[in-house]
Amino acid sequence: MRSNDFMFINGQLSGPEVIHKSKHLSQLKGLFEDKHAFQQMSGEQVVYDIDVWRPVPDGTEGGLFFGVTHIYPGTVGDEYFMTHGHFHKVENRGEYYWGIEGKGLLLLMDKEGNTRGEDIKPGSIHYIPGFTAHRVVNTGSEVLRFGACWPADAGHNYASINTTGFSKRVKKVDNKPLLL
Ligand code: S6P
Ligand code: ZN
Repeated sequence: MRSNDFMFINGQLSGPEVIHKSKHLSQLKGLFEDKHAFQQMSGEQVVYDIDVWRPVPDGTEGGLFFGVTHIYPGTVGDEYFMTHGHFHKVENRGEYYWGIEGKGLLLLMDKEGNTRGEDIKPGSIHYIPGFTAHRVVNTGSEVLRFGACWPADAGHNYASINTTGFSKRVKKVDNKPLLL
């Protein structure tokens, strides 16, 4: 039997074709509400790291991608660190997320702009339907790691999040997360 070089141990994905990307605070400009607090922080700060395995070329119909995202703890003002968030370019494409380590909130926003949250924690599984924007927020004091599996032809539409954002934000109020 052919051996497989891809491993997923202790929340870490490894293998010959795994791509690693870091998202710095400067790449999330405009997404956090408190512009003054944002300006006071270093744009070099890493908010999250992503490891992705793409066994087939980007855009392959019927293919699947596998990734792990590691969001570090922190806030901009009173708003927790979060991923950029996106709709899929091929809008009807769904996705699975699952919690590995740490705690947070998955924000899901439909095309009408209704946003709801699901708690992410170790072992939680989240089905993200098509036509639904998704963003993950780290509400804990440790790194939040979650897995993702999505169609290789889904693509990402970040532009609409840049212009309209999500209709709700997750803030630290009295040391607790609140979806506002
Ligand atoms: C891809 C999947 C994840 C995200 C990652 C970062 O469809 O949802 O791998 O790309 O969590 O989030 P974002 O919003 O910066 O792409
Ligand atoms: Zn996605």
